Amino acid sequence: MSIKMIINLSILFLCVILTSAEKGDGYCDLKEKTCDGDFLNEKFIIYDVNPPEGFNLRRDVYMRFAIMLSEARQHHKNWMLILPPWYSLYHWQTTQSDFPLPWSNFFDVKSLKKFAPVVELHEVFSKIESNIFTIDRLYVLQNYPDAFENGEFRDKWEIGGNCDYDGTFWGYNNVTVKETVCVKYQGRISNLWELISLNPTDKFVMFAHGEIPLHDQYGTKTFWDCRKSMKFNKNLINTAKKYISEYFNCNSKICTTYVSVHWRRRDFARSRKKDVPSIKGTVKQIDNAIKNYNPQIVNIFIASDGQNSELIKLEKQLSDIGYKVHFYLPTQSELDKFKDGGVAIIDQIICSHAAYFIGTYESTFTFRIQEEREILGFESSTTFNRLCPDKGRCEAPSKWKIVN
Ligand code: GFB
Repeated sequence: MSIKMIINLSILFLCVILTSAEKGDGYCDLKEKTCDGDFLNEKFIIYDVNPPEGFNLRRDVYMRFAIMLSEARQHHKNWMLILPPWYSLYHWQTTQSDFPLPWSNFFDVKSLKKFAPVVELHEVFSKIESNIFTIDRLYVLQNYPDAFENGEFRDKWEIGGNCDYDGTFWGYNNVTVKETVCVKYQGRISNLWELISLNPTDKFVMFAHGEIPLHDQYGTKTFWDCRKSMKFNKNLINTAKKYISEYFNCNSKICTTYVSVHWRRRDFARSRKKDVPSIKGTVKQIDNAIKNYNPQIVNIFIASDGQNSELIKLEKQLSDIGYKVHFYLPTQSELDKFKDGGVAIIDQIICSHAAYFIGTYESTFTFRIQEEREILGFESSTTFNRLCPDKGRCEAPSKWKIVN
């Protein structure tokens, strides 16, 4: 073998070593920028949320865990987040799925994996040897009865007391728990590591009431990086884009041809009467907003969970003063395919691209649209607008602007 050949082979060998080192130990493929765990050496966290909470509040809970796990990776902790499937949500009243829905129905999981080490529960099932999925420890988190002890809110946790798990293990009947621990908990999510470290041999750890721990920091660059990674499933995006193109003749990210409104009703209208307007009040406010923003606009897109009877009245009153009102009405096959959750996302995407958006005060459904618009690059003045009650105070919505 010539010296030249030896040098060439050595270079080739070095390249192979470097490529596998770059790929890491089974976790983040740096070239692909995705995170796939090495199952045997990984440990896993899964969580559940207070059963009545809706989809968009749950998205925020996901972000708290995803950021916690992403930051842990940077400190060489080998923990992954199992994505808790979507099952039997209170607000999904048209099409309840008989089985738990994976995150890929709604999100681009590859994109989630670029930010945090996440895995779908069905992927975990396919890797464990038994038909039964055994969680080593279930921590049932509970609020302290008094959050402001001596007038002060501070981070704390305490094991003890009585508690019950009030969930359904995401609709699966092959999930069991070795030990359940009740924990009063208050404050930032990263303190969960203190709890986890009490039992260092646990491989599968679950938290019930995952909505109780709070973001360590809200609105930072890391928060927004995580938020940006929550891209929707491509079929949902394409359906929304097609609708926007067909009805509003817009094929760009930032449309100029329509105004959108999120009109949250049902339980929200009942439990927050002082924050939402009547139908007449809604019409008046939309009309005023369009006159102030751009009187040329005639197309209004309404996203709503309202009753048909209310929507018909709203449509009639807006049409009577010259507007063209649009709702996204899925075909039966779209409804079967996307389910209520997907239809709601299509509503959100259509709202996100409108020239001007008016939302419902303190609805997380509205918050997620506002975030999307920040990511798309809209002027904040076209985004942080709300419907006010007919009478009384109307506090301005908080403006959470993007940090890039
Ligand atoms: O998403 P979410 O947490 O927002 O829950 P809020 C509301 C759910 O209602 C959505 C449906 O996830 C949808 O399933 N929904 C609401 C809509 N608005 C629309 C809409 O414009 N279009 C479609 N297609 N569906 C909180 C809940 O809801 O409200 C709490 O998380 C509680 O559990 C509270 O119910 C009163 O933040 O608006």
